[in-house]
Amino acid sequence: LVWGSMNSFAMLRPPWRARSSIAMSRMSRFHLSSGVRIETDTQYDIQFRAAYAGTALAFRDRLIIEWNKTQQRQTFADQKRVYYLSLEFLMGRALDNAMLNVGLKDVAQDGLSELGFRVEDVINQEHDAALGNGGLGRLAACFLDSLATLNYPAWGYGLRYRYGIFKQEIIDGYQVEIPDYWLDFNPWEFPRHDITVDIQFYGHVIRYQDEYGKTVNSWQGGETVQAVAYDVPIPGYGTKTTNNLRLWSSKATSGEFDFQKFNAGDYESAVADQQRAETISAVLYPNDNLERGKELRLKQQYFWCAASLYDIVRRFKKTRRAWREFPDQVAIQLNDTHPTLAIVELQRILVDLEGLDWDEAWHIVTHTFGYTNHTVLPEALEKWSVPLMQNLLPRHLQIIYDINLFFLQSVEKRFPEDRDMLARVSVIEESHPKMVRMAHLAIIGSHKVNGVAELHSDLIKTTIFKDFVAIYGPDKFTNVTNGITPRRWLHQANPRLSDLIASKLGGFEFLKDLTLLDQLESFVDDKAFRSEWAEIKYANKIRLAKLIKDTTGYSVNPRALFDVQVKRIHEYKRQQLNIFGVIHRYLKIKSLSPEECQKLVPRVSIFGGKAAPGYWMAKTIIHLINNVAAVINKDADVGDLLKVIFIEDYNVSKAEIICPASDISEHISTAGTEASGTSNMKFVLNGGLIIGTCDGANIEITREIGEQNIFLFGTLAEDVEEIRHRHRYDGFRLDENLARVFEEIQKGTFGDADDFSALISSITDHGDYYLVSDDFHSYLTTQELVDEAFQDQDEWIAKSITSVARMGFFSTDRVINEYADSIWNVEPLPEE
Ligand code: Z57
Repeated sequence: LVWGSMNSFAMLRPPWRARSSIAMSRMSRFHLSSGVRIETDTQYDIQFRAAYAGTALAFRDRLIIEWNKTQQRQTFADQKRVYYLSLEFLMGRALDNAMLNVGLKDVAQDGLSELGFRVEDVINQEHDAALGNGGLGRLAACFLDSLATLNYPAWGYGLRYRYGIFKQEIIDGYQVEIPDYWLDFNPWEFPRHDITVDIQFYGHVIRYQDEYGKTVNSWQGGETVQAVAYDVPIPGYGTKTTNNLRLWSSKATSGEFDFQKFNAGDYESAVADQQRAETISAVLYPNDNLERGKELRLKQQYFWCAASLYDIVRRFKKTRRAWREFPDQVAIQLNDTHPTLAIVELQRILVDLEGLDWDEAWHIVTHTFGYTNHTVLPEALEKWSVPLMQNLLPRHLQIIYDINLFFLQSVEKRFPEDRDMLARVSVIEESHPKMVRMAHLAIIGSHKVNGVAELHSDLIKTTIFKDFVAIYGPDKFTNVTNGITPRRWLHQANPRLSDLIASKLGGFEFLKDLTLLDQLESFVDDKAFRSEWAEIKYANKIRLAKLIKDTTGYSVNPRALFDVQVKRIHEYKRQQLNIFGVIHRYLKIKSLSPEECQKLVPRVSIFGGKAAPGYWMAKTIIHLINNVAAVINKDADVGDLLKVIFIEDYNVSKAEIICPASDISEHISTAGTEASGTSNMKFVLNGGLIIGTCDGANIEITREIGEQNIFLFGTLAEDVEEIRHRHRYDGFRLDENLARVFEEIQKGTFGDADDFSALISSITDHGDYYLVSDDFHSYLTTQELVDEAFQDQDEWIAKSITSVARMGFFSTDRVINEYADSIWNVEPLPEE
């Protein structure tokens, strides 16, 4: 690293010595208590920001070189590329990742410490790139890491939101959303003002015969918005491959239209047009597992699909190959149905603009796309109203109708007796207004459809996509169980554990082949190893306890059992089950004598996660957690036996501190609702145990690590429907322990009972759709088993080590190789 080239370091006057963060916080406390102005601290801030900028720019310089070489190599090799289309890339911070992937963190550390900085403090300056909601967006980010690490020629395509997922503050127990304006200083993106695409909206279609008698459809009029490319380098770990993530930003076209207005003196309206254009990429929709059918969201989807396809097609055209070779050069993976318009757009490009026959074009399209489904929740399945689409994308709607017509004709031929089948599988739902079912379109336009865990892939085949299995046969539907990148989620988040593992396995090879972790099993009985393992977990808990202290003011005992549930707040994920369980525990503690309390295992219940701003029930759950925390944490009878913590603004960089610090984490969705879950993998890979339901990837985690190493409870997916039916028609019996918890809430122990009446009645009066009451008893019993097991620390550590040793399957490296072999048919392109 050429430190001398870093302009930003010129701001640091040698022999400047920056204060450590501990000194800093002592300083600010001093200033606050003495009332002295904190101007001097602002000086330190500037120093830290400069250190961050300098370090980031130094690493960026290295990345640029390999990035250019990689792109040249991929162009020259002229082999098939993968394009991963995702509306979300939840990247988190880039600097630490870049340092570790490039392998020069030590050098940076030394350089920084010479200047008086701790590398962690510098890393912590960076704003998270939070262009995602939760699991789906983080999966896309882990995929990019593995694609580069495995040397696949691959691009990510997404939107460059000006505002990422909102920042969450908790004020008086309520969630408050703060805009996440993150682009002030982002050294990781490169504006490509030379790469722009004009995107059309609205207008109308003109149909005519050309001079050869061929029908031509021409989409005319409407308005155009310009897409500008911003490129982000994606370094692989221990490889020179540096792939590209291309994010599109919207701006007004500099067309005559605007100038006319300017010239006509209509300044305000010209500015309004400009703002409307920029609005397209302004904000990430903050819903996870929910679609609300807003026009701006559809505009985002088309804007991004059209720009990406234009780019992909342009790159293909440079090869001067015949169109039929397109699927040999291009694989496009649809991350959920959000990019389904790309199917329609490619068909439009081929038929309307390139003049291919419909069938030839459709053959190309269907051999290019793969579709990944991430949910079976009905409220998350995308549907767009036909009138909305007619207005915004008139030609696309016609193409959708044609795709549907040909599809239904073929279905009718094969299932002549089954009229209902046609209505069920149609892309158009015959409702008022009519709706376009995006999942149906995605299935019809793709050659492979996959779910993200075995149970989930089975469920989609037997429920929501059952008819399509009958139509296409079972081979079109497949499973690729999710994973996580061990680089960020072990090596970066838990460097001490990574080092310890490396010391036993003879190096860091396991970070590239996670199945090597299995060698750890031979050390399970090694006393010294066990105690080092336990010591690292303890240190990680202290690190989390500090975060908790700094952000909530609560002190927690790091010797207590840390029980963590961090994920988006959603009724199906059942944070309510957890907090009701906490209340039950509290009531029990209150009923015991001090002697009896001695025998209890002290526990810290840690929650974190954002509620979608319009999701009232989720916000109520957050409110309840915070109110329960306020009561329990100040109850002198309870002391260290139970603490409840809500960590505000859960995000990727907080997850990196939280995941290594759990003893147990909760993955307790109603069976059949969580497609996979990926944080379950992050916790186990860091030596935490799990309490969970037989849902999503929990099932495969159990298969890998052994059922003696996991705490499973609750209803099975196959029984859920029948139980719901019973609730509706045979009446509903509330669990008695849960009834006791509700009484306590209704007494006002945790604040105004009215605030929580809807939450309670959703269970007692509205069918308990998520089976909270049905599972409450087995949840409590299983939590008792957790307490019991935690008392035998030796055995607990053995479970922890064994589990980590058996987690090799859950690397996204395995996942990406499966996609490459069974869906994309692409080969790695390592440098010579
Ligand atoms: C999202 O985060 C997921 C699915 C969706 O349909 C949407 Br929209 C957002 C999640 C699933 O809920 C998780 O179970 C899964 O692990 C993750 O996607 C990645 O597949």
